[in-house]
Amino acid sequence: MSQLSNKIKSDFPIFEKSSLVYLDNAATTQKPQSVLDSINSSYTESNANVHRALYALGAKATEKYEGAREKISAFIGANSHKEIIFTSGATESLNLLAYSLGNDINPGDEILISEMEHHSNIIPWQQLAKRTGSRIQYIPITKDGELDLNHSDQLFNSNTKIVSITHISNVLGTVNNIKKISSLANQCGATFIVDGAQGAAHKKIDVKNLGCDFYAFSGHKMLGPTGSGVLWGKYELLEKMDPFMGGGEMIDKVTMTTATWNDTPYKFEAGTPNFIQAIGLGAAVDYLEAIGMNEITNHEEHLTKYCLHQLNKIKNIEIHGSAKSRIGVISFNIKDIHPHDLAQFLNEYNIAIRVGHHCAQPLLSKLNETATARLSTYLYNDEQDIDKLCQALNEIISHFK
Ligand code: 7TS
Repeated sequence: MSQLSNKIKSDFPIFEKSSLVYLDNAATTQKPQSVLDSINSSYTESNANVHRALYALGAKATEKYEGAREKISAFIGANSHKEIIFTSGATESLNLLAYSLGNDINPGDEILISEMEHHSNIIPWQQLAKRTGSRIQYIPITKDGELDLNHSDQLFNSNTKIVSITHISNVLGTVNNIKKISSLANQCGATFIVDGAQGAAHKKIDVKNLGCDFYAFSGHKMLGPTGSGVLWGKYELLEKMDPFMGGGEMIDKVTMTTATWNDTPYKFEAGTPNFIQAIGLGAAVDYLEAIGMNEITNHEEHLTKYCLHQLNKIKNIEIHGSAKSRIGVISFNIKDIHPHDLAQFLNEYNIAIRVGHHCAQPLLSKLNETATARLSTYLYNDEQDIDKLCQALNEIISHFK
């Protein structure tokens, strides 16, 4: 398995230049040469605004942009490229939904999220609730860090209009049972949204099989450029929704007083889109598919087991969450050492992890922590990275004695 990551590491220029141990992949991922080449060649060979230019360069840019949409559609098992909206990331995708679905939300309606959500799957709903007089309900979590669906008949009820749940926790690594939540959401007739920011990078996604109505994710967490993101939605639902932002290209006809909208998905892509980033995301998808998502999942499962085994040998470590189904996003605290000190010392070893609240303050307060240390792996990480981390942690602990 580590042979896979050795081969893969050489595709990423950042690892050539230093002995970096990069374990902050839940925040963002490094980019392979093929993605960098795609961005570079888009700027040097096909840079013109998409969907509006009548000259050849514009047609080339549009063809590449729409080609990326087709690739992403196939990558997640969508019915058609018309179900793919390019956004700047999961945050924009979720805000789009909270805004555009909000027209059908009334006082007394309930929006069901969970205690393990990232702020970008909390704040838009809080704002919607404030705007409409609706309420937010939370699915609690168990001490293992799994969704507690014991009282699902109360949580999923006739007032529940929207259910929006993370596929994978960015703090605990828990992989939620999306199919189960889908069936509960369906039973009460709610719209079901999955925050796939940590999902699409690590698992083979088949949106139809998951049974959700919308799936939101970020390109930069799956080897793509920053500023690339996706919202997938069922076509018939997107058709019914109002646009999120107004501006160029999202319209059909505009008069002094009125406007009609462009076709789906273009009515949701106001202004000049991040088309070069979207094309770069297409290159990232090509790269991931060439390796195979199942191969990536297997590699990460092996590495997560190894990592948990090694971390558990460290004195006074508390690992948060022990979900049965999980990925290599592992949060921990070490007794009497503040996570921020840990991260600073690890930096001396050229090891990058994230510390803090991970934009999930409600979850952190549930864990009775204000900050944790968090490592998060990806396809290019290997056992040596984990060994270096554990050795450094042991040395840091001995300094603090
Ligand atoms: N949802 C989840 C579950 C996330 O982990 C993140 C980002 C987002 C949504 C938002 O994604 P964005 O690309 O739009 O910012 N999570 C993290 C993290 O864990 N550390 O930095 C960003």
